[in-house]
Amino acid sequence: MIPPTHPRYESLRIREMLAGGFEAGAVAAEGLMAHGRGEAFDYMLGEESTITAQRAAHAAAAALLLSAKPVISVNGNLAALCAADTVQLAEAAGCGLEVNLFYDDIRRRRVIAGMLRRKGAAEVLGTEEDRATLPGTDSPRRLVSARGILAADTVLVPLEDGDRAEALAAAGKRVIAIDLNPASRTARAAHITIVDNVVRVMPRLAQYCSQMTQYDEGSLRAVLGAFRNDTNLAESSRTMARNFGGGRHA
Ligand code: PTJ
Repeated sequence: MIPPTHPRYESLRIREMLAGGFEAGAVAAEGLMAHGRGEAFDYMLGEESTITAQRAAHAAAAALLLSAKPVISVNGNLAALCAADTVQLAEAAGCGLEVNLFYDDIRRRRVIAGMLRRKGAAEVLGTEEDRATLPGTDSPRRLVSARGILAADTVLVPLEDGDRAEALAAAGKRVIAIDLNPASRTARAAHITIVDNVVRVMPRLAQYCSQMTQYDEGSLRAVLGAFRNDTNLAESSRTMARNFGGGRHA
């Protein structure tokens, strides 16, 4: 049990959620390592949602609301860290939910779908038999639902692999990534990359989408049109270099 007074309480609490997700059969062993990598980038970012990340989330919310068929791709880490916020975002933005795994395993897909359903998801794709193949990648993530990611015009991909992000973009889909590494192939392949931790991004995106349903189409297009992903990634990298170089967390 971690005492709430511990100076690293929040980070350790999140780590425990991941370990709990692993024990529940939702998180891959490799997902624990991926989380460690994310922790290191988050440390450099300052463990907060920067203005740059908030701007990217704003553009992402506009993109989701403008989409005819947006889908959230859910993996083990996302389910362990923010199943409830993911379901809330799906409701707020009218998104489909699809379980899609890098380390594909039908038992794990079912566990993750169950976690989402317990948080109120009416439908979770990715566990049934309508499996289709996304062209352009050999990644296990190429196995998608014909009614979900294959048919989607926008796909939100938290903790993605670069190969599939590129394949989704090549298939003409708008790709929104959440990735703490601004230099990853995923971050560069996506149209909008939110360089931030999923635990902070998912509730923020749900909140933005709820507020922005009031916007008319022109206002949403203006938000989206003002966003430049290359500028966003460069600003995020500079923030990390500045924080770490300045010994902010010494
Ligand atoms: O559940 P599965 O089988 O789909 O497996 C999921 C993992 C995460 C194991 C798989 O996607 C993987 O190997 O991911 P990567 O390539 O190790 O990590 C993807 C990116 O996510 C890296 O750039 C990490 O820095 C970043 N990342 C890790 N944790 C977080 C994160 N980004 C945002 N929030 C996090 N909490």
